[in-house]
Amino acid sequence: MEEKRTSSYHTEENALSCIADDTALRIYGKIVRSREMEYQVIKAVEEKRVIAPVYLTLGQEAVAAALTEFIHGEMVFTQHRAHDIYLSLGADLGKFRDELLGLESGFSGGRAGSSCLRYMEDGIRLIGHHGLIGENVPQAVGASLASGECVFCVFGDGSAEEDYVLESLGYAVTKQLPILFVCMDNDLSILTKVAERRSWDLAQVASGFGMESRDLSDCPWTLYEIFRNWDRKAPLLVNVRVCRERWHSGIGIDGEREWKRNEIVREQLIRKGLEKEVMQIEDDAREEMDLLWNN
Ligand SMILES: Cc1ncc(C[n+]2csc(CCOP(=O)(O)OP(=O)(O)O)c2C)c(N)n1
Ligand SMILES: [Mg+2]
Repeated sequence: MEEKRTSSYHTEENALSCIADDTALRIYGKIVRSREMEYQVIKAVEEKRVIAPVYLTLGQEAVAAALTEFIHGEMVFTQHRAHDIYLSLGADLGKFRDELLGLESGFSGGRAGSSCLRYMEDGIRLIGHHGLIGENVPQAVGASLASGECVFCVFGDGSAEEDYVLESLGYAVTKQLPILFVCMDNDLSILTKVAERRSWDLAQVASGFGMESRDLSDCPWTLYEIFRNWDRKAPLLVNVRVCRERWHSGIGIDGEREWKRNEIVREQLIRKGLEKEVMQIEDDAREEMDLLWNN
């Protein structure tokens, strides 16, 4: 199917109708595989096979699934919660598993773990953070400035409050750097909600700096179109509302998430007549992750 370009949508289903079925299914596949991998990580933590802290992306994975459709070898700067990006970029999952297990064969020799992802092979340039939240934002700006390249940068709503993040956003506008900033706004900095922490809105602040910005839900179809329409000539900031499903660190649950994006996406695809494909993707992902973690 020819993909139609449009600038606005009245509904999420309308956005989905403009995306080729194979693209939509590939995005769903990344969502499902990310989730199945996280379930295996949870199991490994329960069994005490993984003992270092884990920062799960469970619940937030639709954004990475859409975003990575547009990353083909560009530098990607992420922070501690980025399992979904690692997987969705196609980085080696055996090295990810081994890293979490603390083995030499992990992507950083088993010494970095869940929060400091790094993968610089197979045409992928994923640079995780080292511990300071938001440090990846000035790094992304510096990398784009020095290289002249288009760069992707994903950070959280808590990091957005760091002074060096805000000044870096401003500088990216001043230098008109081609950086796509994605703020994964799960409304939480550890346990504190945005409304208790600040009175300002990140998309509006970016816009005040002169940066094009959007504030959206985590519908992957709408995000796909926004990312696809970015002309890579100037920075763009997209604040995306997501639901973190588990604790800040670790595998605990505090309660029901406000919405279940993976289930919404699943129903939308089934209503489009793709039930058979959806079921196949789910079976394959379960089998793949079970094989990866339990052999
Ligand atoms: C500079 C700095 N301040 C505080 C911390 C402690 N800290 C670790 S994670 C975190 C919350 C981060 O929230 P957010 O950026 O929204 O990411 P999320 O965990 O919600 O994905 C904080 C405050 C830190 N690591 N670095
Ligand atoms: Mg947060």
